[in-house]
Amino acid sequence: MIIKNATFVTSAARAEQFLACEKPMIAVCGKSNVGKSSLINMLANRKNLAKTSATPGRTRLVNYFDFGQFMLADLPGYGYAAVSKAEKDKWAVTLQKFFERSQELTHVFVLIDIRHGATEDDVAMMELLNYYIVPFTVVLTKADKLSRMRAKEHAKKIADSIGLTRLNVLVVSSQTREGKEELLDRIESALAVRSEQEDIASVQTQETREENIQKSEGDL
Ligand SMILES: Nc1nc2c(ncn2[C@@H]2O[C@H](COP(=O)(O)OP(=O)(O)OP(=O)(O)O)[C@@H](O)[C@H]2O)c(=O)[nH]1
Ligand SMILES: [Mg+2]
Repeated sequence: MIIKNATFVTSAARAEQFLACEKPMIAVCGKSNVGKSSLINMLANRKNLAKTSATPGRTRLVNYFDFGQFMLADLPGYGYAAVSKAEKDKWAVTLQKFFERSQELTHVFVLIDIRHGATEDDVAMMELLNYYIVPFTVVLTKADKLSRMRAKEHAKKIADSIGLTRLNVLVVSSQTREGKEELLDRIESALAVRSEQEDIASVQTQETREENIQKSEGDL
């Protein structure tokens, strides 16, 4: 999959502002400062499409980007200690509403720093995704900060700790672009599954329609 001309669409601060669109949606979530915006820039082949910052907790909005075949949502980072309890609660509710409402949500990337492993917040996030039956892949970020061998060891340990197979855990670095192709492949297969499901749903709708027509003809 080749990404050309990804553009920023809009930001949402509240659930009422969430983008309603026809295109399948891919979301990126994770702890503050884990590298969500950097990963989006890597996918878009752009330096500053999504604002990155060394100061954690910068993205307090859901930011939407149009990637052509799909929309990409950069979700607010969680787990930043310096944020007030009220603000944290607000984010938690925003995230929950996002997963509740997004029918077009096709796949979520849960980003975890490869050096630090999954936090309680990450586990809660994956539980939420399981609850709403949203398919997700764990993406271990900042792989360039470890040697290749270390990165491999950490990836196995983290996958084990959250009960996932290594297949559901990708290792990436936005700095070296390691893992970019695997991410794009994952998006491509998520979109293919999505369009297959839509085909089935539309056949089912058509069948129901035909059944209803037959029934109503029988009633006449
Ligand atoms: N070495 C290295 N640094 C990275 C990588 N990805 C991100 N960073 C750095 O980590 C910091 C945070 O990156 P962001 O992409 O802004 O992280 P974020 O998850 O969007 O952060 P919030 O929006 O604040 O939640 C920045 O200083 C980035 O340069 C990576 O793959 N390797
Ligand atoms: Mg960000």
